[in-house]
Amino acid sequence: MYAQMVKSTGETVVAKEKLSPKEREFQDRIDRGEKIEPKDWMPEEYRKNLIRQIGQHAHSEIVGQLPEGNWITRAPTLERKANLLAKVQDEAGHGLYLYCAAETLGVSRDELFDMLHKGKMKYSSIFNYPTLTWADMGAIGWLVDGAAIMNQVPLQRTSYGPYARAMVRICKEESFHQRQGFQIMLTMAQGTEDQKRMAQDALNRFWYPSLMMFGPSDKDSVHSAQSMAWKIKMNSNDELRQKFVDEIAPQAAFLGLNIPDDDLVWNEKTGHHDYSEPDWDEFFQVISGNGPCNKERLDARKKAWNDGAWVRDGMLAHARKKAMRKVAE
Ligand code: BYC
Repeated sequence: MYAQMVKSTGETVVAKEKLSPKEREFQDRIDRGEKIEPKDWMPEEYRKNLIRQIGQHAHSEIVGQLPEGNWITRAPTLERKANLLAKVQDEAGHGLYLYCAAETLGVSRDELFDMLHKGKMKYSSIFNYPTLTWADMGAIGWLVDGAAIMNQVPLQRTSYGPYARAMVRICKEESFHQRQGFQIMLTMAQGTEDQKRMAQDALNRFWYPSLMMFGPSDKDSVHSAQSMAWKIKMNSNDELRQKFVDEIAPQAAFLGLNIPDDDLVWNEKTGHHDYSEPDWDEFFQVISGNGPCNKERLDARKKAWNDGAWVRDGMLAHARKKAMRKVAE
């Protein structure tokens, strides 16, 4: 058990007539599409839920650097290396915007890191899978960033101002990431037999974990109802997963690769693809800390935190010295 040991508790939406006048006014603001800003009054549960979601999102960006960082030194060309390096740096930046957004809710960055390191806060399940070949860099860009964009574009309209604004820049960068991933897949799918086999193998391994990124099926989602009422979340998990499948299926066909799901088929009646659900037992195992790389990922984050202690200490000592000099002047 190395991460993500928090047990979710269900949240139900309280009927508007049962809200206090202050809470009702708050809900009315959300319903009118107004942005909530850090100094505005907000229900404690809204604040806590936002810290949970934004904090987990920030942690996902930071932990999400690890599977790709693994390939920077082994990228096949200088151009691929530069692109991958830039992508991984973007992810660090996304984490920082998101930590800043969470800090406006009254939680400190140290507290957020502490919760991550103690397994009290989650990060996306997808980053607990290994990256075995260069084709995985293509699959991550195409599928993982593709799933991230599907989820994050609507979050640009989320009710909390600092979160919504952070998402605008993040989404721009994510779409570049998705394109570079697709381009890697295209090159490999049109390459030698071995390269094509690697591309297919990466798709086989990343398909279901990518579907899991959208969270459990709606019937098992504990936060969706309240988060959607508060516009912390704009769509349900299943809605976004379906949109993702509908977008990716034709792209896979264009690449000449097979999505590893015999039941994936276009359904004229619904206007969507039918597809097989991921293995939800596996998902719950991974988010409980028992995925293939949970220990490795968390150990790497803890090591980075401990190795950076001297930098934090040095900067604090410098800030204290500067403050003392100011007082003395
Ligand atoms: N992994 O009630 P539910 C990226 C948890 S990074 C782990 O449906 P909610 C990128 C959930 O937290 C992409 N845990 O939850 C970076 C809850 O547990 P807690 C990250 C998951 O919040 C680098 C419990 O299961 N994106 O783009 O309504 C390179 C019940 O679920 C997962 C974001 O964070 C999961 N996949 O919906 C490349 C987007 N799914 O907290 C790419 C913002 C669920 O009660 N977040 N859980 O202990 C969201 O939109 C929502 O939080 C989610 C989940 C859709 C993820």
